[in-house]
Amino acid sequence: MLYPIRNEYRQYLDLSGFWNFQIDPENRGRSEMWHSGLDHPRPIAVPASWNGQFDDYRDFLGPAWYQTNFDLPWGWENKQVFIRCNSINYLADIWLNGQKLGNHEGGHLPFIFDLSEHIKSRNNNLIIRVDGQLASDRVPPGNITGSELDFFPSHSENFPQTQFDFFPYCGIHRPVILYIKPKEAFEDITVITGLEGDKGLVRVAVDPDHSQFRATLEGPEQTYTTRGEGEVRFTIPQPHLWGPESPYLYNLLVEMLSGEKVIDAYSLPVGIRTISVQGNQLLLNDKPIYLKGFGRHEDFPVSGRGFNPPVAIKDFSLMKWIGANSFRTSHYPYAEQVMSLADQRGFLVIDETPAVGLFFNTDGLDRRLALCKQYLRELILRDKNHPSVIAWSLANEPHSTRPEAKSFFQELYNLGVSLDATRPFTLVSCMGVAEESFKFLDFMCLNRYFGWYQESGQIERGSQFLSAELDLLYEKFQKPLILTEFGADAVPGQHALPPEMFSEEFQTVFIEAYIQVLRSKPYVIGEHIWNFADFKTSQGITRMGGYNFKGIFTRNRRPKLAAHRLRDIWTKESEEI
Ligand code: BDP
Repeated sequence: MLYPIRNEYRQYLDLSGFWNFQIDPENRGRSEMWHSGLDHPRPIAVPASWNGQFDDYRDFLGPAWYQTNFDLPWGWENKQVFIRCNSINYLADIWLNGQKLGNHEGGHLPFIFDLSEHIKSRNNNLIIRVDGQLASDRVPPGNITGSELDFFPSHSENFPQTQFDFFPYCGIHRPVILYIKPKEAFEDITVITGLEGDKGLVRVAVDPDHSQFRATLEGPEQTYTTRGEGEVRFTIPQPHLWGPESPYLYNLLVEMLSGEKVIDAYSLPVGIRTISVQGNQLLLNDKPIYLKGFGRHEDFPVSGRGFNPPVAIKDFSLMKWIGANSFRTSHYPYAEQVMSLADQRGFLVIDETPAVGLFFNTDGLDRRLALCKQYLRELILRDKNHPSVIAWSLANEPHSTRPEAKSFFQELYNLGVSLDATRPFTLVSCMGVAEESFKFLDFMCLNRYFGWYQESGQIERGSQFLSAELDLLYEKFQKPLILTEFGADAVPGQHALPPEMFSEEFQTVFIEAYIQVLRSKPYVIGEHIWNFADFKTSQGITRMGGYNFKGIFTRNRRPKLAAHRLRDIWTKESEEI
């Protein structure tokens, strides 16, 4: 899926700004034809969650209606015009000039509609109905009652009642973009890179696959050009490989040809790299690599889960400062701009679908599987050309207590491999040896909190539990493992000697102890701390002020004590902790 760009053949208009907004708590909007106009709207910023912008709507999850007007830009007459919504959480229904364009389910992946039939040159009326309510038949699920609550009773009393540990922010979370492209145009481009001895290989395939095209790959010393139909290949002697130390990006220009005439063009950055799991190791460019980094969230005061460019830049600077080389897009796909920053700054990303809190009661299971398949397809289509993406994560902490879980993930895995055979697949588990899907997944990801939720306050005992469990897991599955979550809440400014739970000292010592265990296991290929920064959650007795305080940085991105210790560990690269 190609992101809209501007060049001689393509153009876009970003509709970010102030829109009109009206909540619809009684769900009257459809019958009262709000898709033609809103009668008492208030202004709202797009993109951003509505919950952070309005105190009176903090806990309101929908439905709500957005409206904006636009004129057709100069030169767009008689063109096919598309709308691309990059992220609307969770259900979106869209109308233009009173006519329904379509709808989309799923909060974090882009979707496109053709507007051409209904567009006018002046005063187009765009309306989007957004519903972010929590329901057991949505993914991620919420408002679950009955036996499934036994699994995580701590969430059952939370308000809003999520089945996951982050605030269920709603709204238009990423830019809404109008764009045009030529009548005959590239629908998609797939770039796959490889290595053969000391040569770099770059394969470029286009859709439609009968297109005649020219591809130009521009490097630091040389530019390579070739032409073909559907697919071309480059062999690059002594390539500048992409990696955390030197995230070199070539520029690829792909031009569609009609005879000798160029009729469409698209350019994108290309990082030449390979990624694979071999034995106990993760290999980047055929060399073992150890992941150091975080599980994160898209979360900031006021903007909520909305795309916030300065915060994205700041977060990458802090991750570089602390010596991280990797992160996971827990627990949903992040903004495409964030993925591009990861390419530019050399971060290795485990790219996760929004399947958090899955459960496997047969009731509704087919629908959950269909949604997970849709999300996986949309995610791979969106992110396949990012060198930073080194693995796909099918889910976070599925409640895999029933045998149905294994076949569920086997189906997802098979679909994933059919869409992208170049990257490993994993899922992030809290089930330990009971996670039967580890049998077919490429590597294991585990979340553990011994010394916090269990064995509370006892770090040494907690790390002994961790050590024993890791060995059991390896013994059973014989696959390498990343500890994708470990950590402790530290309330900023809370101190204790000797260390005590919720103090900055406890968090620091906890993390040191876990890292020591991890570094003693040859099959451990990475450590991701939970979390990069403090983040907003539902209210509940384990979440003081409605926050998870496991951040190494505060929600305002100030370092806690552990940040300085981690920087020592991660930048000194010594085996000694
Ligand atoms: C794990 C979840 C994560 C939570 C974390 C915690 O994957 O979303 O925030 O625990 O409890 O179970 O802090």
